[in-house]
Amino acid sequence: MLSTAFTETFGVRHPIVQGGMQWVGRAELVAAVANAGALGMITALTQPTPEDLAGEIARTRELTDQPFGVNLTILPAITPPPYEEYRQVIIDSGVKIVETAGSSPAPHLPDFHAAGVKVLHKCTSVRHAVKAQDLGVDGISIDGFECAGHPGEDDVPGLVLIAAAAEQITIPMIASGGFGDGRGLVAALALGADGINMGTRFMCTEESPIHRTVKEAIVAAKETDTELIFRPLRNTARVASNTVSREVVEILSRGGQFEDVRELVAGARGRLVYENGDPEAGIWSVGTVQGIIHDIPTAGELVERIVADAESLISERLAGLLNPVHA
Ligand code: FMN
Repeated sequence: MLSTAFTETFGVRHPIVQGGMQWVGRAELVAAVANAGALGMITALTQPTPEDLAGEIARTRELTDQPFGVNLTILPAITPPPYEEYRQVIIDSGVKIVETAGSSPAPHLPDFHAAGVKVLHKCTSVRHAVKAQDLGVDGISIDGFECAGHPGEDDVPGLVLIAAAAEQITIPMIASGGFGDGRGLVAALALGADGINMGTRFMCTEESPIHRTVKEAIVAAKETDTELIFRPLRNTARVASNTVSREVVEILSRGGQFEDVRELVAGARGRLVYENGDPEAGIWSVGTVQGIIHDIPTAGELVERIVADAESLISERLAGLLNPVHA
C-alpha cells in the first residue's frame, strides 16, 4: 500500500485519480475506478441537465459502494450552464469529493465546504495552484504540458512544474499530465506530489464508455501524434492528431478566427468519434502519454498494475541503488 497525504485526506485506497473527461467520465468507468480503490470522477457537464447528473450519480452508486467524485469544469461561455444547479445536485446527492477545473473555484467553495465536500482544484500553473491553496481548497491537481485537454499557455512540462509547485504547495498535491504507469507514479512521488491524475490512460480501459476503435487508435499512436489547437486564441487544447485537428491548426495559423473553425471543432462531432468509433470524425482530447500505452486493460487491472509496479520500483530498483550487490 502506498499511503500519502492524498490517500489520508481524501479517504481513497490508492493515490490515483481519474480526472474529469467530457463524454468519457460516466458511471461505468467511474465505478470501475472506485471499485479498484482509486478516485473516479463523473464529469458533470457530460450530463445535459442537473437532473441528469443526479441520475448518473445514482447509477454510479448502483455499481459501487466506494467513494467517487464529480468534476465541475467551469469555463467562460456566452450561455454558461447552470453551475449553481449542478453544484446543488452534487451537494444534495451526498457526493463528498469534487474536482474543479477551468477557472477559479472561489464562487463554489463556501457551499461545498459548508456541505462537507472536499475540493480538489485542477490547474496548470504554480501561481494558480498557490491562489487556490490560499482560497482554502483541500487539494491541488497540477496539469503539466503533456496533458490531454487544456495545458494552459505556459508550456511547462511536469518534470519542472510538479517540482516547482511542490516548493509552494503544503496541502495534498496530485501530479497530472503524462502519467500512465508505475514509473510515472514513482516519478510523481519523487518530485513531491502525493499521487497522480490520469485521463488518457483511463480512457483506454475496458470500462471506458467509448468505441473500441478509438481505444485501439490510442494504443497504435505515438507520443508525437497530438496537435495543439487554439494556440493563437490563447485557449490551447491538446487533441489527437487527425485531418480535422491539423486543418484547425492550419486555419488559425493563417490568421483565421474561431468562427472559421467553429464547425470543425463542434462538440457534437467530437462525440461522434466516441460513439461511432471514427477517429477522423472530429476533435477529441488525448495526451502525449498515448505513446506509452500498449494495451486495453480493465480499470481494476490497470490500478493494481500501477501500484504493484510502483511498489517494486521503490523497494527493488531504487532501494537496490542504495545497496548495490557487486558480483
Ligand atoms: N479535464 C477537465 O477538467 N474537464 C473535462 O471536461 C475534461 N475532458 C477531458 C476529456 C478527455 C477525453 C480527456 C483525455 C481529458 C479530459 N480532461 C478534462 C483532462 C483530464 O481530466 C486530465 O487532466 C488529463 O487527461 C491529464 O492528462 P493525461 O491525459 O496525460 O493523463
